[in-house]
Amino acid sequence: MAEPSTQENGPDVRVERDGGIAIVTIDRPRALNALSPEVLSTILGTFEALAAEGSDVRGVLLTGAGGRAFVAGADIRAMAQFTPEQAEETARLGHRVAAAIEGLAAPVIACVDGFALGGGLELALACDFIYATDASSFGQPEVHLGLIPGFGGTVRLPRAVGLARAKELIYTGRRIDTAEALAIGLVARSFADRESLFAGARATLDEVGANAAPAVGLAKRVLVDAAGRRTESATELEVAGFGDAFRTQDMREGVAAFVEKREPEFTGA
Ligand code: DAK
Repeated sequence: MAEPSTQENGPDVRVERDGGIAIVTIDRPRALNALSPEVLSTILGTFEALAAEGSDVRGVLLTGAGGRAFVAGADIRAMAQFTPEQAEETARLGHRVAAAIEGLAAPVIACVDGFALGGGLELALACDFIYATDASSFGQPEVHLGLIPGFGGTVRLPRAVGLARAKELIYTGRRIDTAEALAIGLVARSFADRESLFAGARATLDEVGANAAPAVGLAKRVLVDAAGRRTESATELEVAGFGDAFRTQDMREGVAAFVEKREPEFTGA
């Protein structure tokens, strides 16, 4: 197996590669990994580059450095002097980042160890699911600053926790701990510490990686695109994705292996 490699991908974002797994770390601990426009652009470029690698990427872990925060929000200092036009531009950039994460065929797990607030929680919500250490906390505190969520929180938080809980969290700006986040379905799984968090996330990627990669990618596409649509339109997406699965070699192999009572040998094609 190739040695793991680390790469600086621009200001304050690091990418480590270990075979097909990429660990993307927002590394700006002096500001609790707050998302400046530069950091957002770099995250966008990072996910676009991972998408360009195609099936060589089988999973991504997105995390924050420093042991105190995943991301403590959009960079409040950078934002203080924004004109409305700059605010809109930054919002679009945030949405492009979320779209790049959701558009990646491979699963992306947000590995939260510490604060996931405001734009940080919105970034985590754009990932496929959130794993977190017990010591983490979550919130949309924008109203404390006279703002509203601007990177998709009004859309993805209700999908994750239901409309009433999302409204409560957004209107109060209150922070919740991992136990509560787990109870309301915001966090998929919790871990005692950072080490077990990463071990658990990697084990999940290994479990997913044993399956037919095209099927996982198709399932992700339908799950992401169908969210929030009316039933008829959402199920049409599933129909198309189900049909597309029949265009893959892995589907033929998976079904043949079942019939022949043997383990499938998936190739990702
Ligand atoms: N931005 C910039 N710097 C931040 C930051 C942030 N979001 N959060 C923390 N920092 C910096 C602090 O200023 C401090 O820097 P120094 O003073 O040492 O230079 C350093 O990180 C350590 O923070 P604290 O000293 O405050 O540490 P504590 O342990 O006392 O408190 C805290 C930790 C996370 C509770 C606290 O830092 C905090 O409340 N931070 C702000 C959390 C927050 O309100 N986050 C939401 C931001 S609003 C938009 C789209 C989206 C958004 C906005 C616009 N567009 C459409 C334009 C999203 C908005 C948000 O995310």
